[in-house]
Amino acid sequence: MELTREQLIDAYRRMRLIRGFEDKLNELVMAGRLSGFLHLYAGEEAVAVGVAAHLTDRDYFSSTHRGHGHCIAKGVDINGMMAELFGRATGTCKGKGGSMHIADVDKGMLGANGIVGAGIPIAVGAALTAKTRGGDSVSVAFFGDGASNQGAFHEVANMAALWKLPVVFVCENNGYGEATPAEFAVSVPNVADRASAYGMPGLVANGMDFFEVYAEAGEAIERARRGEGPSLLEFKTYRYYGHFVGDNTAYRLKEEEEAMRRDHDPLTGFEEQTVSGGLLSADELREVDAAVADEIEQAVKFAEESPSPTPEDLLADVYVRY
Ligand SMILES: Cc1ncc(C[n+]2csc(CCOP(=O)(O)OP(=O)(O)O)c2C)c(N)n1
Ligand SMILES: [Mg+2]
Repeated sequence: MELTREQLIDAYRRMRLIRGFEDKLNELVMAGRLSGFLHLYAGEEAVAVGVAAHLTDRDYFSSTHRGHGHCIAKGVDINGMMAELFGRATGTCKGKGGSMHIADVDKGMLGANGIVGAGIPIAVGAALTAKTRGGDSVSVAFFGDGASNQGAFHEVANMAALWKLPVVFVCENNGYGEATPAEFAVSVPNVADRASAYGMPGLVANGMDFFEVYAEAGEAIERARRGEGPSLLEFKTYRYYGHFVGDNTAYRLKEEEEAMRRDHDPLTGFEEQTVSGGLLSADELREVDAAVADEIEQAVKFAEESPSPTPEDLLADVYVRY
């Protein structure tokens, strides 16, 4: 699966957009310009983007409390996302969802989710719908190492394997569930080891490397599209910020954080591989950086200048009539 120049630029742009968006949110909260409880995806960009590079709007993502990166990778508009975080009427969910409930069904983004593990059955439900209707849509469930211990995951892993549903389980193992190291809470060395219990392929790969994610996700997605059932992919990754904005990360060493940023950064790695391989030039990547920085500034301006929802909006979109 060779990537074209356009696809490479697009992948880099999405990763840079996620990084810039998350860094900006951290800055806005720290400056007191934005409130709310935010879990940032910076550091994990290669996972969402490497998976999304195989999908179209007809395919589905279900997400987690750390969902901004999944939304951006899936093509959700960042003006709407930023306005959503500011609670404005122009937000993706009209300002009523916020960080942990961003959903955009037109983009196949079934929603972030504040309940750990609860997004996984939603992706499996979408896969069941896709199989029942026919067609070749595939669904991807993102979840963390912590979520892999939730009952919901195990129930639907069994169901998806039994019914050969077109779903890919993507565990983003960032080493921690809040302050708890994965080694302390997960009974096996790798979450992917659990795949054999359900009769599906399980695979561990480096989630800091876009090309590795792209290759492994491609195989699992193709398998799902062919009707051969689910796979469990575990990508080892790292979140650069704390569990939430404001977490002082007293449970991990500063040296660990610095080493991950210095030696394993997904954007730097992508640049090294594409530039040394003669696929892209550093100048083109700097152009992308500049355009993305502008886009993010525009999104903040758009959000800050947007109106808040009115009291009348409160009861709109609460019930759906069929
Ligand atoms: C059912 C449930 N239990 C506990 C919590 C509190 N909580 C929020 S995030 C989190 C840790 C999740 O860890 P992981 O799945 O590894 O995701 P990460 O934060 O590392 O991306 C916990 C325990 C919750 N939101 N929902
Ligand atoms: Mg985790």
